[in-house]
Amino acid sequence: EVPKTQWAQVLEEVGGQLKYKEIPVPTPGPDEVLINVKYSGVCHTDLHALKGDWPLDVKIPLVGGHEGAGVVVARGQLVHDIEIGDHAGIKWLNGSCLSCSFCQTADESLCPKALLSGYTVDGTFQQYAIGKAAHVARLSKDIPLDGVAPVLCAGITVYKGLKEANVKAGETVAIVGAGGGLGSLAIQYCKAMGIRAIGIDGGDEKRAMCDSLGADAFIDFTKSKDVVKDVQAATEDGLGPHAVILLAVAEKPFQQATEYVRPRGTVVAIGLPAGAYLKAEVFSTVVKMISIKGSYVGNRKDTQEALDFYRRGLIKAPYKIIGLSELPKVFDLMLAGKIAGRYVLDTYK
Ligand code: 8ID
Ligand code: ZN
Repeated sequence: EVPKTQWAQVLEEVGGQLKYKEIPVPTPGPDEVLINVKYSGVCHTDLHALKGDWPLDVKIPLVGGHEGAGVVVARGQLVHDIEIGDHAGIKWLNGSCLSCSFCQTADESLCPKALLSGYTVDGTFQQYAIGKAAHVARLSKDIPLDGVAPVLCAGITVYKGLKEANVKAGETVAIVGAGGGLGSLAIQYCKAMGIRAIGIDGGDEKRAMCDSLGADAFIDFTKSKDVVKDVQAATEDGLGPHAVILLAVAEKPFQQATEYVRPRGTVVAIGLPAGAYLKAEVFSTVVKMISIKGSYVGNRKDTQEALDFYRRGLIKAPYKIIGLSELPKVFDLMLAGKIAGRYVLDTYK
């Protein structure tokens, strides 16, 4: 029995305070499902939305959140391939038109009509959330709903980023922001794929976490006198990593990456610091034949692959569970850069 009202964290004004309150449970449209969200991860993107960091408007009032794992409790009349009681996940890409040239070629995150969970449509910081049936992630019932939540954005995104980096087993990737939510999962995907991982982040807690996740080296950017030299020195031949995955929420490391990446290497921008620019010296970009590119979440196939790594037990990233009612505390810690790994919200606390 689906209730008429539910608890949610609601943003009523960009840059304002969150309100924890009771709101109506939404009704799914013909091509949508209603998911009883049990757990939702908190991504730094949710903080960008709250602060109005990006040149893309958020819906107001907004229920944020886009790493929601739960149980399907209702479906529209056009939905036939997902049953009531199935486990499912809501990810950043809530829906897309399915017919533009990007959707046709499985680049649905580039769809000009894409719906974004917790940004242009309400997301998972509530007990009941809507997703387009074509896009909700299918979760097998042996997957724990709390542990899988961060995979629904952080996991998919770094998994796709590694594909875009064109790295092979035995090669080396530098992960910038390795101690954060995306970073902790990036280390795990690297390990699972046989890729050597150099973690870059700040502070002893994040160093300890990266070490325990199996990073081959760790560079503390708050203590290093020369990050570029230290990253290169951490590679086997001193010539730098084959790829750099940029997850930090700061501009400076986006400039440094092209300096230490290996000749022929690839720099993949994923983090989205407000107002930042990518700047690289033309001469060395040319003579080192460096590729610089962006990577944005993943398609539905990437989603199922990233989830399957988790189901097989290859991805174990640390997370802490806290009640949905305490979401503002998570944002305070995130703003201060004090979260090692991810926070996951229990929507019933
Ligand atoms: O599809 C996408 N491209 C996508 C998907 C999901 C998230 C992009 N993102 C973006 C988020 O919007 C955010 O901008 O990726 C970024 C990272 O998200 P997150 O992992 O959820 O954030 P976090 O947990 O706060 O981790 C960020 C880490 O960066 C470190 C911090 O210490 C933190 O651990 N960091 C910073 I700030 N400056 C650094 C520096 N100079 C740094 N690490 C190394 N060097
Ligand atoms: Zn996210």
